[in-house]
Amino acid sequence: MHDQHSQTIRTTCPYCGVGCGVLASRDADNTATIQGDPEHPANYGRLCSKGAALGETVDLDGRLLHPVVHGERSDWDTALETVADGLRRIIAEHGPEAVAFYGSGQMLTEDYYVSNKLFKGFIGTPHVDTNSRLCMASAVTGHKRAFGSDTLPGNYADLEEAELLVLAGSNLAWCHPVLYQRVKAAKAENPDMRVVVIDPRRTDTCEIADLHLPLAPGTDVWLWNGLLNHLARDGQVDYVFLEQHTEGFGQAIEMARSGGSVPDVAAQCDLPEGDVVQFFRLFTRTEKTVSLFSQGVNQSSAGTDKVNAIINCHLLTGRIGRPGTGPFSITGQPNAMGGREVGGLANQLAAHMDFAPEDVDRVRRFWDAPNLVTGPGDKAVDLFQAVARGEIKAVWIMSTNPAVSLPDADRVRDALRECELVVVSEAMAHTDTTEVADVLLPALAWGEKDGTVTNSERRISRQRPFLPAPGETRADWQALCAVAGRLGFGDAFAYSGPDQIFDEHVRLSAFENNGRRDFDIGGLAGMARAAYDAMAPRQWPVRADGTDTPRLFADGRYFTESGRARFLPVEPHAPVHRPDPQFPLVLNTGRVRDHWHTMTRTGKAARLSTHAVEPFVQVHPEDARVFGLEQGGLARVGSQWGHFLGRVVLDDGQRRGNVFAPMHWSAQYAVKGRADAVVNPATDPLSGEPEYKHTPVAVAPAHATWHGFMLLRERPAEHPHCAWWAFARGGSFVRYELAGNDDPDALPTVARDLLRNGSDWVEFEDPARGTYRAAWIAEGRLMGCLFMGPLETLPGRHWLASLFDEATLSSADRMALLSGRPPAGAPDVGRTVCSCFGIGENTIVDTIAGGAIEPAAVTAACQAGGNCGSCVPEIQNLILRHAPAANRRTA
Ligand SMILES: Nc1nc2c(c(=O)[nH]1)N[C@H]1C(S)=C(S)[C@@H](COP(=O)(O)OP(=O)(O)OC[C@H]3O[C@@H](n4cnc5c(=O)[nH]c(N)nc54)[C@H](O)[C@@H]3O)O[C@H]1N2
Ligand SMILES: Nc1nc2c(c(=O)[nH]1)N[C@H]1C(S)=C(S)[C@@H](COP(=O)(O)OP(=O)(O)OC[C@H]3O[C@@H](n4cnc5c(=O)[nH]c(N)nc54)[C@H](O)[C@@H]3O)O[C@H]1N2
Ligand code: SF4
Ligand SMILES: [Mo]
Repeated sequence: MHDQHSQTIRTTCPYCGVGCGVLASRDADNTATIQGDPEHPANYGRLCSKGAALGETVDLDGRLLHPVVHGERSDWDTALETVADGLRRIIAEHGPEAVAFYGSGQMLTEDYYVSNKLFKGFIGTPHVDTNSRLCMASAVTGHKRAFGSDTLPGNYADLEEAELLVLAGSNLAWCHPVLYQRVKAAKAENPDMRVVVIDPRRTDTCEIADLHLPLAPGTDVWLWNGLLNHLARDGQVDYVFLEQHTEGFGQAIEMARSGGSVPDVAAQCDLPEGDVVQFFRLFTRTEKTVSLFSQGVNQSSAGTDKVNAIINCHLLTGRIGRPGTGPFSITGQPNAMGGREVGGLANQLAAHMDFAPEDVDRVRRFWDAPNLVTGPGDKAVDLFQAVARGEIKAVWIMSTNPAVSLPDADRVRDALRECELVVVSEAMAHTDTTEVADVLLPALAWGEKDGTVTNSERRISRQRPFLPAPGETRADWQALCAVAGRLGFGDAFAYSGPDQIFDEHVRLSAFENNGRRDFDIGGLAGMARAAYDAMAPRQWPVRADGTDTPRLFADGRYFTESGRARFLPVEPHAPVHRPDPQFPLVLNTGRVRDHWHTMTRTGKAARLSTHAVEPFVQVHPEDARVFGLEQGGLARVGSQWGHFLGRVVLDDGQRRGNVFAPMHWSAQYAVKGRADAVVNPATDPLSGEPEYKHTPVAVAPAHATWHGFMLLRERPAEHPHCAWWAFARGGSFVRYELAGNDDPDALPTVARDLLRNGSDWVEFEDPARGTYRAAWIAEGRLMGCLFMGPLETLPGRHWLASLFDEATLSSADRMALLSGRPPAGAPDVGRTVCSCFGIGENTIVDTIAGGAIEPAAVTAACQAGGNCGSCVPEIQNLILRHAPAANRRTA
């Protein structure tokens, strides 16, 4: 092992769809040094908290390093034969439609291409869907309806150039942080720029909002139809564009008019009339307008209609295909866009072709695939319901964790348990989905795998390996090709590397294209391995002339039959399931700043595990009063489909009647923390995307006789056995938040059971208060501590946590230990706000008290907010709460 350690590799972040360039190198201890790539056009050197912490997630702890068959360690030969044999048998007995593949926008394009080709082309099943269904399907369907193709017209620079940026159902500050930073910087440069946020809750993204419209959930179509109506009436119509480049305006405006005028719209959306007027006026008068939308739009039973309602307004004003304008669908996953390119959805074929007979014929000839399917298969939610009904008997799941992330997740988990053959290709050994699998295939993870991804602005970037393949892990495409070979399709899957797969993908995109399909990267054909390895980011289409395309539709030509963009008449409707007396509140779900999806990777990083440490439910203080919920208490959130337990967080940024919960916690990280156990399985009838943002629920205090927490230097072999726990990693310790239903008198017994090491502990018990506290010190070092009792008796965790960093406990700290509070004079930094520098809330509040009344001044004084900037909105909030009134600047 020579200087491989120090070699810096250009690669791409594996998290969100911004697609930031990363400079990575391997350190001697197998950790990684990570920096933003100053030359990558997505981020120009910036990284957010998740990207910056990538180095902490590449260790081998918890990795799946060898194949597993029926719970036993196995080898590749046996595992592959088990898969091939199972598929052969099920296909022979029940036909290919009894087999399904469920993939992910986190697969590389090459892996994705091979899976689609194998299942749709050779095995011959149409049931090939992916988690993009949960994420981008409504945008795809909306794009196709309007443009005749799944095309994102613009690019990131448009967001900076816009003078009005509408963020619809997007929490950009947390979910696309680097793009948010770019927008924020652009706004600081251009005082005329305005930002409107359309979101039922007040998020950190509202930090840059000139106007926040906290509309009633699910009412977006009313709002955008109202805007269309207003634009038409106000004469803000680009008549030339309308006449020459669009069709269908008449019906669309007729529908929009039936929604009534501003007061009707305001009433439907439950917004102040003045705010609606202000939004309409801003939109009317601002030529350079971009409307960026994300899951508040897509994840709805009206998702596709919401998308088209937005696009309609851009078509009427001709604000598309020009700098600083356009509807902008931001993608979630690193390769959500690449997945669509290869046809990773059950209702597409490949290379942006559908199931039109000529497309089927073309792909069949190109692949020489006799079994090619001729029509669409089941979409994700239906697919797992077909598994539950026993119609689908074998499913291969790759790079996604459906037992956690699909709606009605308990049913999904049960269905997988009952399914004859569940194959899971995974990087991690223990996920909720691997627990119910028959065969586990160990996959290369980020830093090891090799291929391409496409970001939100159609930019294809390389993910390059800088770490060796650990254990028996293999690339996902290799596992797929190996099974293809065993099924007798070896010739069509004889790739020597990802470069060959990419080249075939490139050639298919250009095959008999002649400008008819938007996705054409023919200009990249014929790259040898070295050129593929060196490939700089490219923005598609890259047609035969070899040039990138930063913008589409500049010529006013669309991919519809007529060449015109289509207006769609969209009829507003309420969400499928509506609150009733039994389930009176609406559950909205989404993301937190520092965690990624089901936490298999971000959960490894201490830095990312401090901002949100346990499942929670955000509730408006007034609703909390009505439903008897207390800040910091545990709540049971229940729906017709299931329930989860989470900590109550009061937040007046919530709408009355709405609660919010994160989607991240799995059974690996908490007992009953899966929000998707509660989420309803209703979907958009056109896109099949689930209505994740709207489930009627009841929220009630969860019964607990005691609360507690435990900090341990070493992770125990098993999680504790008590009614409720949530697990998080700290720097040199692990943390459990706990609650139980046991008799408080029995706490010492419960505690000893939790500790499984009763004798070494110093204990303190106060039966009168129902508290129990213990600590374990070995060779002067704190090894663990446990605090149990009523909620109000529990001390903060931060000072105790800091003691794990001490080589030996001072006698003052040792004396103070069981009080849980620092000895007089010692600082308690408080809850972590800035995860990049590990700066706590108390430190920031002290800085504010010392006169720092601007975020920049706080950063100057204590570093907080000085790296990725994601915590600046929170710092701003702390300033509002804590700055001496006389100094405070009004926001
Ligand atoms: N930190 C972090 N970043 C991520 C991810 C992550 O797991 N963690 N995941 C990535 C992925 S795959 C995705 S898809 C993106 C998602 O990125 P976003 O879509 O920005 O994130 P969400 O939190 O899912 O939802 C966005 C907002 O929609 C709002 N909303 C709910 N209902 C409605 C409604 O009816 N109308 C409107 N207008 N808004 C509504 C919610 O309150 C929420 O604030 O994030 C990506 N980035
Ligand atoms: N309630 C609610 N639920 C939601 C959403 C919501 O807003 N609310 N959002 C939905 C959306 S938009 C999305 S995108 C989904 C995301 O949901 P999932 O895709 O289920 O979540 P991840 O945790 O990203 O799952 C990726 C899995 O792949 C594994 N993995 C990582 N790298 C590799 C690799 O190279 N190869 C293989 N084979 N495996 C790998 C990881 O360990 C992890 O288990 O969740 C959806 N679910
Ligand atoms: S913004 Fe997205 S792509 Fe960029 S570093 Fe953060 S998570 Fe990675
Ligand atoms: Mo997503």
